[in-house]
Amino acid sequence: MQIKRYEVGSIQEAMNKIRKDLGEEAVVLSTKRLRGGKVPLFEVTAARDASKIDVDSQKPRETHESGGKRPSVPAEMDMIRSDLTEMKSLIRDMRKEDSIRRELSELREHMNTLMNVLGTWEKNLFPGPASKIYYLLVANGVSRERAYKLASTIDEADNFDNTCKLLEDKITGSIPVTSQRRRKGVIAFVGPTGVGKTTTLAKLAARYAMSEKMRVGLISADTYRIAAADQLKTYAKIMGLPIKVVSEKADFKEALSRFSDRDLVMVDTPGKSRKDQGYIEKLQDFLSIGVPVETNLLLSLTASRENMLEAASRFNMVNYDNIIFTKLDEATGLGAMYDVIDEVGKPVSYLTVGQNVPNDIEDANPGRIAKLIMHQSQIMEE
Ligand SMILES: Nc1nc2c(ncn2[C@@H]2O[C@H](COP(=O)(O)OP(=O)(O)O)[C@@H](O)[C@H]2O)c(=O)[nH]1
Ligand SMILES: [Mg+2]
Repeated sequence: MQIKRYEVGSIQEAMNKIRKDLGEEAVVLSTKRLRGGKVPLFEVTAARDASKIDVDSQKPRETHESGGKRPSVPAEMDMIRSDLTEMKSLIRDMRKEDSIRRELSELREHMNTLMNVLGTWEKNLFPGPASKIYYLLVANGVSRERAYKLASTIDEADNFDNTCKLLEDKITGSIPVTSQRRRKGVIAFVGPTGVGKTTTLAKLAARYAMSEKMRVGLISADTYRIAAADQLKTYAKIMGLPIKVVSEKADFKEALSRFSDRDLVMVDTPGKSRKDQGYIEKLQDFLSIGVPVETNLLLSLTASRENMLEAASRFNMVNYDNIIFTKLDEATGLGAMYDVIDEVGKPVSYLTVGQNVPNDIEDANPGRIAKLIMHQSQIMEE
């Protein structure tokens, strides 16, 4: 792969140069308008996969003399890293716009593809354990971008296991969790359809009501699917807990005032597909009732990293307080938790590890999460 950067007055000028230097197979990696000058100036980065062209055309492998001296790998990495930083800031701005959210996913995919291409170089960039750790993290579902960051700041110990341990401690220190104080008040569960909101609510209701002897009331605002409220009603019946089904904000307020004798009110919310316009706005309005609502966003680890990040950003408007990761028992790539936590910056409150109510839930613990991020197999061993 050969990468070249051009500063040109127009994109057409860049295209002409690229075609001349890199040939018809060249692809444009990025274009950027450079600010400040009186005349327009663009930075265009283009690449050609030399190995592919050589194989395809059966020509002897070209030297890179015609395209100028090949820049050193770290210089190329710097260039691409600055492109990634710019893409990330663009993505951050774009997040506010509902209509271009899908493009955000595509951009992320492109970014990953780019990182895949870079993978072959990265191998040579880290010496010894750092490279092994980079691949361990990537294999475990951490994005290349974040694995690269972690591996490049690694403190090396005398052997691989101890180096891993040092990194694990570092990750442990970076995982925020919700303090497991005794909860009171109103707790809501939000997230995409099928992530485990109702099941997780039932697990926690059982724990608080049975083990901690708290007075718990349940509210189901899940009125979109006929059967949805029935699911929670069944749990409520088994546990002997009062439940109210609400659809409007006024009903919700009314239900809360009726539950004023309860220590804890747990609220199940509808999950809707991302195609439903205005769903997040409605949910946000629904939860703004003048009393504090501790909102937990549930993300299933059976979804892809991109999918979780997209959901985390889509639910931003609800201003959730904590994250609950679900379905760890069925997921591969638990390292994706690192990306979500690093991106979102909100504490994790629980992990769920199976379908059994009430047992398959754990309090979030930084050390345990760091272990799962680095060594997927831990979930099996416990
Ligand atoms: N394997 C596994 N399945 C889970 C877990 N939590 C929930 N589920 C299952 O996921 C499905 C959807 O759960 P549900 O609570 O109805 O999701 P909701 O739509 O978000 O309310 C059900 O079959 C649950 O049993 C978990 O931690 N592990
Ligand atoms: Mg549900």
